[in-house]
Amino acid sequence: MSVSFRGFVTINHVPFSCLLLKALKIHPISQRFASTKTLKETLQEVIPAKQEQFKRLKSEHSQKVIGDIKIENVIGGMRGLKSMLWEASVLDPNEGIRFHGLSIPDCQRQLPPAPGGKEIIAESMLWLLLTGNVPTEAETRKLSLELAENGDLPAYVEKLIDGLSPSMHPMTQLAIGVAALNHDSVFQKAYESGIKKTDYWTYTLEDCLSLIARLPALAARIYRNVYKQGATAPPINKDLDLVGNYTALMGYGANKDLTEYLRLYISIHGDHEGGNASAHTAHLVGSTLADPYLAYSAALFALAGPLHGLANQEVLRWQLAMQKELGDNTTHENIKDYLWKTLKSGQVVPGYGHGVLRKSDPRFIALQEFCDSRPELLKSPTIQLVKKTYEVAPGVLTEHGKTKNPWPNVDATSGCVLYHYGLTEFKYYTVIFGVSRALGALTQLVWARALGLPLERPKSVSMDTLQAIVGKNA
Ligand code: CMX
Repeated sequence: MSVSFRGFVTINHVPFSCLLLKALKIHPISQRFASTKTLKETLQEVIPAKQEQFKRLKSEHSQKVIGDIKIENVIGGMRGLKSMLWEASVLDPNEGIRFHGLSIPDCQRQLPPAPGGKEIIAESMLWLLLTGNVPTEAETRKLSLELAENGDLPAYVEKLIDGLSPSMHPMTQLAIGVAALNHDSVFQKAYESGIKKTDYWTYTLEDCLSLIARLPALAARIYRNVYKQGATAPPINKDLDLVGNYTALMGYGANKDLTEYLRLYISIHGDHEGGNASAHTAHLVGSTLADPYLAYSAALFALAGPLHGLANQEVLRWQLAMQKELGDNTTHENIKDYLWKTLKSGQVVPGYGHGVLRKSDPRFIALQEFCDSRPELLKSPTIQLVKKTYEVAPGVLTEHGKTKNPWPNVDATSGCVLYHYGLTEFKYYTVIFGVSRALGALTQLVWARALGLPLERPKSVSMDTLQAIVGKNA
């Protein structure tokens, strides 16, 4: 069964009007995602306890103080200010990210991989993020199948994307494509028809799954249009997981190592608590009850900034320039000089530092371990340079004395592995991050609606207000 953007549903190639199905009390989208009912049922089981916990926190403890607000928070990008609810993951400055309490190594041990694969897959991570439960292999496979069955882009989005200039940044194209998919939003249509607040989350879930299902086809189409002269992609393979299909649609299906790498990268990069710019943007826009497509499109624009998602592109640009200047097999001393040259020219060292983390990012470590397990990667001069840079950069950044965290973040290595595997178009790398971050940002939209979180509206203050607080002559 498929749903066209003109409001017709095809069942066994026979078109039915959505309105007719509605009159017959058949909901096309929930049928499309029949097995997500399992996911939905799991959520239905876990949501009441969370709602109860939320109700109690609100009614019995809402006046409990959990921190102070200092001027440094207000003028310093709200760092450290505990002011946002985010269910799926929590970031510890020293330990790194935990997804419902599970660390990355825990997830690597417990979450089902793809058949024949070893790495975590996006579906397992999505299930964990959404429900807090580790899925069984059967649940994961079923979800993979449903996503694959619903992964085709509507024709109007294909036409829209094909009409964009190949010189437009791939992230801009991705955000445009995601926003356009809101044409099919079931949440928006249901909201217009007048649904109960308690039902918001079910329609939101349908939209979120539909968006996640279509992201590989959208992102791969952008890749082919920009870098492969619009070459036709193969059809979606129902036997593959989301990332297996993504690499195949891009034209890298035969590269099993790249697919395994992207499975790991996309899963462990899927969520990083709520305060990072893209996740926070999705949450803010979603709090207006904009549908998930609009909320996530906005998030993608935040991700496209060089201090956030674009850093993976910048790391590679910087690392390749260093490699060109210093040559292969360079010394630690030369790398040190190069780092100082970057810093003295007023630039940041891309891939180092973090808004919250104060130790090496466990996502960086997981990707480095992936490299360590593959001799061909260890031979790559670019990857060797990443390793050597890691041995020198924390010391240089500590001596430089500005950053609170001289250690690498995930982006210090992520792009270099893609480059080695032949995916050399680094302007595209943030798109892969965008496919990944949908897992966490969209999970939170479901939870925000299940808990009935309000419109986000923090209080802003002017410098005169702050001056009045500290005293006129202070
Ligand atoms: N190189 C040089 N200087 C750095 C630095 C780095 N890698 N990281 C931080 N600094 C500087 C900051 O620019 C800031 O300088 P000013 O006081 O002159 O403004 C100072 O150190 C203090 O910054 P901070 O509190 O340690 O870090 P922030 O929370 O302000 O910024 C981040 C965090 C990630 C934007 C910053 O570390 C950075 O620019 N890193 C390089 C870009 C990067 O790798 N981004 C990817 C982040 C990962 C992600 O988005 O998930």
